[in-house]
Amino acid sequence: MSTLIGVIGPGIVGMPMAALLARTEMAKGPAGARVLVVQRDSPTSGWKVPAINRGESPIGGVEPDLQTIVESTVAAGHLAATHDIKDLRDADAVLVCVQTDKSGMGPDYGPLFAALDALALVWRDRPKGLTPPLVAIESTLAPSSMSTVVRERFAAQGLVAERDVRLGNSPNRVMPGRLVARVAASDKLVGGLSRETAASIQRLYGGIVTGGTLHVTSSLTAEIVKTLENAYRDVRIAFAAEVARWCDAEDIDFFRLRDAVNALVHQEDAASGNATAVPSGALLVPTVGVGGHCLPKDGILLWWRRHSSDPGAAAASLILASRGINDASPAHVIARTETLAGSLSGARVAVLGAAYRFDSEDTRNSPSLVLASSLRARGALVTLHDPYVRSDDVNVRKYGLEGVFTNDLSGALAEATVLIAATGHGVYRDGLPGILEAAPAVTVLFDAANLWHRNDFQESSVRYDGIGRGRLAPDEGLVRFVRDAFVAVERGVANEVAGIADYLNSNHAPNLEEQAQMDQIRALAATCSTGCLIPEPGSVQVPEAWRGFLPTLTRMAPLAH
Ligand code: SAJ
Repeated sequence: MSTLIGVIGPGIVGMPMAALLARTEMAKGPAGARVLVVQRDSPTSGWKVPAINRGESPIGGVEPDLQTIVESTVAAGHLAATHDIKDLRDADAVLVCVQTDKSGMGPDYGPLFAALDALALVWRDRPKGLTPPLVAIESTLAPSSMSTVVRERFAAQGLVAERDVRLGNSPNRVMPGRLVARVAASDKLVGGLSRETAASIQRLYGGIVTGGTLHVTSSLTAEIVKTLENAYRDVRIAFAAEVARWCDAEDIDFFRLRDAVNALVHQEDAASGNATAVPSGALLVPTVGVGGHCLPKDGILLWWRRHSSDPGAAAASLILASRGINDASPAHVIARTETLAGSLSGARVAVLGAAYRFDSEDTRNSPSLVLASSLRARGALVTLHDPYVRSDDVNVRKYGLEGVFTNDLSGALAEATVLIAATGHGVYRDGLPGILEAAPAVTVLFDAANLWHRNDFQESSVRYDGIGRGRLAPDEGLVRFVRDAFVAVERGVANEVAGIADYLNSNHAPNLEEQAQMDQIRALAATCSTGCLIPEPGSVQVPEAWRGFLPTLTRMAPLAH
C-alpha cells in the first residue's frame, strides 16, 4: 500500500508543499505516495477542493510553476483534495498548514486547534502498535506551543506524543510571488518533541527542499527562530521608517543613506532601486506600512509567554515598540501628501494598490486599506485600485471599501486629482506613462511604495514626492551616525531575545535538549534568506544625537532585556 501524506490547508504554505511533495512522489512512479489536501467545506474556501481536483491551483497573484505542478500531479493521480478529514485515517504523515493569528497579546489558535482536534478524533481509533503517524506543523507557533498546548490537544483525545503520534514543527518561510522557488531553495528549520521525530520530518522533506539545508533542532528553538525572523524584520522596517521620516523633513535622500549604511554593515540588497526586489538589508524599506499575516503578529507571539509575567520587560521591548512605529505609517503618508497637495478633504484621491505586498492578491492586515479608510474619514473622495485583489475580497469589505474598490485602473484614475501609490506592484512600476495619461486631472502623486523616482517626472506637470525621496546627499557623518544607531538597536534586540529564551527555558523547557541556546538561535536565524543577523548579546553603545535626531528604538536599546 503506498504512503499517504495529508496536507491540511491549501493556502500559500500548504499548496506549494502539497504540490512539491506530490511531484517528488510522482517521480517515483506508481509506488509513489499519494498527497491528499484537506480543506473543510467553508463558505470562503470550500471551492478550493473541486478546483484542485480539476488540476487548478487555488493560489492567485503571480506564482511561477505552481499551476503546472498542480496540473501534472493531479493528472498523474498523486495529488487530490477532499473536504473530509476522515480520509486521513490511514495517513502516514500530515502537514498542518492552517493560519495562526494573534488575539490581544497572544496566539489565536482557533483554526489550528480545529484541525488538530479533528485529526486526533480520526486517529483515536487507529490500531495501536503501528508506527505512530507523523505530524509536521508548518504554521507559525508562539514559542512553547509544541511542548504545551499542541501536545495537550492530542493527549486530550488519548493520543500520547511519541507513543501514538509523533509531533514536530517545521515553520514555513514562504514568500508570496515566489512560493515554489522559496520552498525548494530556502533553508528550513525542522523541530520535533524528539530528535527522532525531527529526523523523520527531515527525511520527508529531503525530496522537496533540494536547494536549501534542513536544520534539525528542538521544537522550542524552531518556534523562537521563526517568530524572531519576522519580529526582527518588523524592527528593521520601523528603524528605517524613523530614519526616513527625519530624512524627509530634512530633504535628505533616504535611499542613498540606506545603501551607504547597509554597505558599512555588509547587509546590502537591491531593494532601493527596485520595488519588487525583496528587501533583506540591515535598513529595510519604509513604505505605507507593514501588513501580511506574519510580521504584524510574530513579535507578539514571541512575547506571548513572557509578556503576561514580565510586563516591565515588555514595556522596554524594541520588538513591541516597532509595532507602534510601523502602524503609524499610513498617517505619515497622509500628512506628507497634504504637505504637497493641501487638505485632502473633498479631494478625489486614487489609491494604487490594496494588497499588503507587491505582485500579490493578499490583503491581510494591508496598510493600504488603513490608508484608504483614513483618507475617507478625512473627507477625501477615494477610489482604491488593485490589479490582483478580488472585488469580493473579505478585507476590502471589512473596511467598508467595496463601494470604492475597482480592478479597472482607467476608471480609478479618470477623475482623480491626487494619486497615492501604496503597493509596489510591478505593473504600476512599469506602467507610469499609461497611468499619467489616464489621469488627466492629477496634479500630485505621492509614492509610498518605492515605485518611481523624481527623474521619472521631469517631463510631467505632476508634482511627485514619496517616502525617502529627499534631494540632498547624506554626508559621511550622518552615515556613520545611522550605522551606530542601527548597531545599538541590533544589540538591543539580541539582549531582548536572550531574555525571552532564558524565560522560556526556565518555564517551559525542563529538559536540556528541549531548550533553546542563544548561539543556535543566532545560527539558525542567520539562515533566513531575507536577513536575520542577530549579534551576540552585550552592552549597548548609544551614539550622540545627530542634529537633535536620535531614533526612538536607539534610545530604547540599552533598556531592552
Ligand atoms: N515591508 C516593508 N518594507 C520592507 C519589507 C516589507 O514595508 O522592507 C512590508 C511589506 O510591504 C508587507 C510587510 O512588510 O506589507 C511584510 O512584507 P514581507 O516582505 O515580510 O512579506 P511576508 O510577510 O509575505 O513574508 C514574511 C517573510 N519573512 C521574512 O522575510 C523574515 C517570509 O520569508 C516569511 O516566510 C513570511 O513572512 C511568513 O510566512 O512568515
